[in-house]
Order: sequence, then structure tokens, then C-alpha cells
Amino acid sequence: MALLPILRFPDPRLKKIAIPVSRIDDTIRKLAADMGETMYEASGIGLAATQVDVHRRVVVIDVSEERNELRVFINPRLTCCEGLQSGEEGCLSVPGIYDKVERAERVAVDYLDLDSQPQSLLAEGLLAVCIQHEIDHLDGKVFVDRLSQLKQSRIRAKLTKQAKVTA
Ligand code: GNR
Ligand code: NI
Repeated sequence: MALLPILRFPDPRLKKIAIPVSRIDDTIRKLAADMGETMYEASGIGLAATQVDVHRRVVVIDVSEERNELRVFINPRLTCCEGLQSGEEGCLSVPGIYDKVERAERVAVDYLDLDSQPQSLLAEGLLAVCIQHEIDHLDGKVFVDRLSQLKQSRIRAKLTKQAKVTA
């Protein structure tokens, strides 16, 4: 296992669109395991491959209290959404920034598991938010893109400045 470096907004690589996984092999299984380790080490509830500069449609999520329910989603796709919820989001690629984002309250997601089996899941609440946040990453979007232009430019300026002093 290995910890992977996490890209930070506004790194342009966070805008890349990830391509579907065509075969789930040892490389993909190792990627998922390393992403899980990286997510736990960073105390996140989810991580998309895009954030570790791998542009494949792989997501890991664990929204459990005990941090012992790792879920791996390969090629996740929303098949339906209902309702609306609005909650504070954060992102491991946008450290120290939290803001309200509107998301669907309930989603259905189709995906492949690590044994290449097709699965469907109905999710609500925080799990539903996290699935939507991670699929956004695979599509080259971060939650900041869903905020006003004014907030986006403030966040960009703050993190660009921070990157300079910590370089
Ligand atoms: O750790 C995370 N917490 C979080 C909180 C509210 C909404 C979404 C998230 S996902 C985030 C981890 C992350 O950046 N995943 O891409
Ligand atoms: Ni994120």
C-alpha cells in the first residue's frame, strides 16, 4: 500500500475528465487500495482518482463513524436523483474551505465492484452527497465550481497565495 499525493485546487489537472475502466485488473485493485489508505490518512469521507492524478473512473467512499466500511465504485453513474438538500461541503483538494452546496437528496448509482460485478445502490443523506461530489471530480469539477464567481475568485486567490508560501 502507498499514500498518494493529492492535487490541490486550482491545479488544472483537476479539470481532466476521467475515462471509464475497461478491465478491473491488479493495477485498478492496487489503485483502489492506495486511494483508500490515502483517504483514511487524510481523514476524508471520499476520494476520486482524479484527485491523485489518475484519470480513470474510480472512487472510494467511507461515511461510517468507525471508518471501517470502505466502498469502491468503478465507473459510477447516477441513474436517478430526487429531492434537494443543502449542506456544507469540503474537499481534500480545497483545504480549509467549506461552503454550502445544493445536491439531490436521494440518488441511484450503477457501478462495478472490484470483482467486475455490476451493482446498483440507492443512497440518501451524506452518502448521496459524497457520491455526487466524487462523480463531479471524475467529470473535472470541484465543489468550488458550484459557488458564485465572486467566491470562486476569492478561493482561487487564497489557495494560490498559500501554495506560494508553502512551496
Ligand atoms: O472528506 C470530505 N468531506 C466531505 C464533506 C461534505 C461533502 C463532501 C465531502 S467529500 C470530502 C473528501 C473529498 O474531497 N472527496 O473528493
Ligand atoms: Ni473532493
